[in-house]
Amino acid sequence: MFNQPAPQLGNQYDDDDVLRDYLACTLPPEILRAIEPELKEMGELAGGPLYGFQRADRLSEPVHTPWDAWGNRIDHIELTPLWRAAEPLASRSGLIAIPYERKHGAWSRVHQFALAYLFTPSTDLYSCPLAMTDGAARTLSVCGNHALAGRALPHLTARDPKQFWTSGQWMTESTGGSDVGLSETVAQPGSDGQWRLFGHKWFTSAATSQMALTLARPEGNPVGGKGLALFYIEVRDEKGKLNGISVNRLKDKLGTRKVPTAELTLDGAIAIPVMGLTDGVKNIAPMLNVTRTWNSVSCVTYMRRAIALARDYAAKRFAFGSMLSEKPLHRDTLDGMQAEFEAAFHLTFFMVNLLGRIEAEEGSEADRELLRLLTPIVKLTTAKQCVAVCSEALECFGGAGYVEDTGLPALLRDAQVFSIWEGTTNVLALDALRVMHGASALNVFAATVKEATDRVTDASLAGAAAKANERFADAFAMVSNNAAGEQERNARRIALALGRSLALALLCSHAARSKRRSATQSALRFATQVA
Ligand code: MFK
Repeated sequence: MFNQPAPQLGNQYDDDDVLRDYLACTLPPEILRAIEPELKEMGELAGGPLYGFQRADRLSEPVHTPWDAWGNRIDHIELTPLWRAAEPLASRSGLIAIPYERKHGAWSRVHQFALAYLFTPSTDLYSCPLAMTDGAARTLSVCGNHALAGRALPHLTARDPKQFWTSGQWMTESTGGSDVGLSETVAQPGSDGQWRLFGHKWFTSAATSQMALTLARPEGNPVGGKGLALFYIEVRDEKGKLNGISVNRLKDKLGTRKVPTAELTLDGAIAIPVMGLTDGVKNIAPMLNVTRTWNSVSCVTYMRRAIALARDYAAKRFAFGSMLSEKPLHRDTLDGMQAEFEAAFHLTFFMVNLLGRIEAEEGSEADRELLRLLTPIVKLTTAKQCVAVCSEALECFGGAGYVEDTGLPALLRDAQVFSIWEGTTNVLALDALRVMHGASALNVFAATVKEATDRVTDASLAGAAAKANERFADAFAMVSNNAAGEQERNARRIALALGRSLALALLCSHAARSKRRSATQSALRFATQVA
């Protein structure tokens, strides 16, 4: 009987022309030489033992045990074997430490996210707790509260797995995930000088973290986001007892099944204000921006994984007289997916590079404005691309892509979360619109598109670069349309046009300096997909 060979992966660094080409064109050679061994090692794990572990562990899910045998409330959450292995690997590899150690200065974020990009698709969304941990570390390092930073940062950025902590980001309440200002959790000051939180958190990802940043309204504060305050919570005391927190249940989700997303009750949880007793939404924003960056990198690498599997399969699958990889229509389909992936890659790593420069204090005020606008735009653009590419990848396998024990359906289920958590497409599009109105960010964005397309001197790319400028001009015209209600109605169109036009400009600019001929093919192809 005929059995189709399963798709396989090689070393995920060595096999990734797009990543290697970007790093070679971007990093100073001595930095690339210094970090390449780590990347190779992670690439080997991700395509080999870790990928095997992921497939073997496919069916395991976290288990919540509310009570012990003697009636004590314990709320133990047992993580899956893959996640238990992912945590020490992440800390030892410095996936959080790297941008805080800043050994490679302004390049430290590129270093971190290149490594995270290799780690992520073989660890079933362990990038979720890492994203929140990085977000908490960033927030604490800029909040000015030296006592809290001094207590938590050494754990969040530890390379020693025994010292390493992850952080939760407890924001969402049942009043709504997007309109955080509606939060009902109350903070009460006690006569002992400690604050205690009372309320319900409806969607708390990775409830096994040692600490969390959360929002609550100090009693008497006004309604809305300004009346909330940002609080730091340690989840358990030194004896392991929960800090006035109970886990009501784990969520039964479409995907991200290994992420222990919980509903929590806070009943007197002792918490410390991070920076004052108001402006909670504004003060948690550094965390949101970092987790949105992780989201974008995760989208890019999910696309890369989906395409790597589909390409390997195409080289092994014989039908209608030849291999799928030799069929013009199938190749064309893969080329379209590849173009989306490469555009998303350059867009995302442009943002990552900018973040690194700003954190190393090498960025200008204009860079800060650009990053503020780019973060929601890149997050929403790459999330939509990721769902589309993962869906197409399943189709590349025919029926096998729809069968659970191939491991392929999980790609699509997990991809669907990227456009939902950390701000939906519409909420982020409105956030971007607000930023465009309040500052000169759109002018900086315009200059970035122009600078990227001006670098394209190769005649073969001229049409594609012109398309990037045209698409940007369309978005600019929509922003300038002041008819009542029109801007809000167009916000998603504007944000996607901005995201895709800059992605095309950056892809063209990269293709113009790269020695990889396929970069030009992808730029030309992506230009046809930028409607
Ligand atoms: C693989 C990686 C994945 C990561 C996994 C993480 C899993 C975590 C699970 C979750 O927690 S998911 C839930 C995440 N929730 C959200 O992302 C909330 C989505 N909603 C928004 O982002 C809304 O736009 C927002 C809540 C911020 C709107 O609230 P408000 O009360 O209308 O706030 P407003 O007026 O927009 O902003 C208040 C202040 O914060 C303003 O400053 P000013 O007071 O000075 O004017 C804003 O400029 C500022 N601000 C808001 N968003 C900001 C920001 N500043 C910087 N960056 C931002 N992103």
